[in-house]
Amino acid sequence: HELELLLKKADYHQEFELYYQPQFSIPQGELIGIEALLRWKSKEKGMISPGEFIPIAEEIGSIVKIGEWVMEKAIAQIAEWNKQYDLNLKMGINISPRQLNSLNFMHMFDSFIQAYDIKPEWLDIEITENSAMNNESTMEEMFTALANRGASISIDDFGTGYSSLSYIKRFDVNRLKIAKPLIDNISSNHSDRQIVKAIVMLAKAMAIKTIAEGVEYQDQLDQLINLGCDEVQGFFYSRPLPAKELEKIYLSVN
Ligand code: G
Ligand code: G
Ligand code: MN
Ligand code: NA
Repeated sequence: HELELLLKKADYHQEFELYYQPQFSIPQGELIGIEALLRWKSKEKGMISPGEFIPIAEEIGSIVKIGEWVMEKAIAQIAEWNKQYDLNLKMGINISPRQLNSLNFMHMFDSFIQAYDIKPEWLDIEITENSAMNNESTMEEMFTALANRGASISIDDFGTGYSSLSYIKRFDVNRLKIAKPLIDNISSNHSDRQIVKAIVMLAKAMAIKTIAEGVEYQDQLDQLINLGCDEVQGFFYSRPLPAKELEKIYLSVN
């Protein structure tokens, strides 16, 4: 496989970059967090989407090293921003199941937190619901370890997979990220709207936050405000941006 070979010899520091997508409370519209999203600008092939290379990286095991690079970069960035602008923004970091399974994960987590002198509360670890479901015992251990340190945990792509309610209770989950496919037709499709409504109500009953993903239009935002969803992320507010651009638009006063 060509991508596999390219990935194996990629120079992360040269070819990888993190983009950052802001997250906002609704209806206030206050910036509350930022999701780090990996971009690979391959020397040979140009931009390659994580949707394409992350699954390969998981298969060949490179995900552990890549995840380490992402974690350090994201932690360094939130340390810089929160300190420079006196903020308490959360940095969302996507984690693959294979990374969480690696024995080294919590050790790496702790050493970056120490090295960059950040509050663990500044970190939000995102795990997709299917990966959480498929590794229940490891997940329970890891979630507890993260929660003990004060980091928060979000279930990514919620509503597209098994959407099992049992693990929300069993694991110490802080937030559900309602998947884009459910948000896409929230205005026009009655059942999608009812599903989102049910998710929001369930989360409220359990004192869990909800964030809608992939919000692109005003009418979607209106529906979400109506249903009592807590937060949004999506092109309606902002695409994922290079660090300098996010800083210029959302953080610096000028
Ligand atoms: O940013 P984009 O929509 O292209 O991301 C596509 C997919 O890749 C999403 O499912 C996203 O969660 C995943 N992804 C993006 N960055 C990372 C990362 O740093 N680590 C992991 N494991 N997945 C990521
Ligand atoms: O699976 P995960 O939620 O981590 O993936 C996030 C991905 O969704 C990112 O690659 C990001 O670029 C993409 N994304 C974020 N907001 C929007 C949006 O409003 N519309 C579309 N089409 N994609 C979005
Ligand atoms: Mn995500
Ligand atoms: Na998602």
